[in-house]
Amino acid sequence: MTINKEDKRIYSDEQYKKKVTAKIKELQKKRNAIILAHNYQRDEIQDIADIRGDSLALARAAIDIKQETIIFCGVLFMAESAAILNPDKLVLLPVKEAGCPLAEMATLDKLHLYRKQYPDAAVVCYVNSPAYIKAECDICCTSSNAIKVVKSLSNKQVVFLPDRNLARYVAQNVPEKEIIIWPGFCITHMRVKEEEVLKAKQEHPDAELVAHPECEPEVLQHADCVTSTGGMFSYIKSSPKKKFIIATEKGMLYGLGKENPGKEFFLPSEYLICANMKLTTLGWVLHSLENLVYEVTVDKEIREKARLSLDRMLAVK
Ligand code: CIZ
Repeated sequence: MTINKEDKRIYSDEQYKKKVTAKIKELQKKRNAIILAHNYQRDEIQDIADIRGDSLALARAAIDIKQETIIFCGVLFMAESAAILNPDKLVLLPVKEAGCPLAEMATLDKLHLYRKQYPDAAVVCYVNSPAYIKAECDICCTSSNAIKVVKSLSNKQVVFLPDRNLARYVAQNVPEKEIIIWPGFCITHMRVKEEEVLKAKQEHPDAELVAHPECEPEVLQHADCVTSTGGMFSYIKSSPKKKFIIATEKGMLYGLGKENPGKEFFLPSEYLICANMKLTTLGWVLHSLENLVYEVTVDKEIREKARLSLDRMLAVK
């Protein structure tokens, strides 16, 4: 089954992709596995996926599927969410080093300090956080429902973690609450610069700017729509506009282009690439299926507490 090193030298890129994809599909059937891919994954990974989406949509989609094995093409916190919502399934992350620097900026020590310092505050954590942080917060949120989740709370004070830009965006939209902002950030979204966005708007004056809330406030102030990757798909699908500047990770452009023929998409900068998301290659997916690695498990106590935080979020109307 393994693709030999020589194969890469003998075949063209396209032939190599075809050959590995065929092997993945064959083994996928044998293993009774489903392949889930995040919207930021490489084009060829999106192509082999049974379902593509944002982290929560993928984890939720996996609940209704009959396959016992989930190959999660994304980063660790996403595979953990799939494991939390699907405790009876085998969840595999093809590259064990695929982490998320933003999620890792949320630490338990600091969370306990905030709890002590703000005893009356609710703690809201963005889904981009480790399972043990989800277990210790009061409620989770995504980048598309953060405002709704915060508004739903009775507490006047809210500790929001770990992304400071999403927290600032929530604070702006929920002025009746005091948002205590955790200083985390996404290294990819921080690369979107206001000057680049303004330049892109000048070059494409009839395009709408659709931005992820992990971008800096200076960027978000120019956006026509601020939402998650899943929210971007819905917004663009129903928009009568034909051109969009997309302020988020580059992988989004592939899926958007496929789903919206006749619409055009532009990135404000060529550097919007998440290195962790791009670690997953066809070769690693094949390796994962061949060896049933790398299993992602969440300790029962943490899993049950984290699930409660996710369920509370899902109950917000
Ligand atoms: O949670 C996700 O899927 C991420 C990282 C981004 C988004 O907005 O969908």
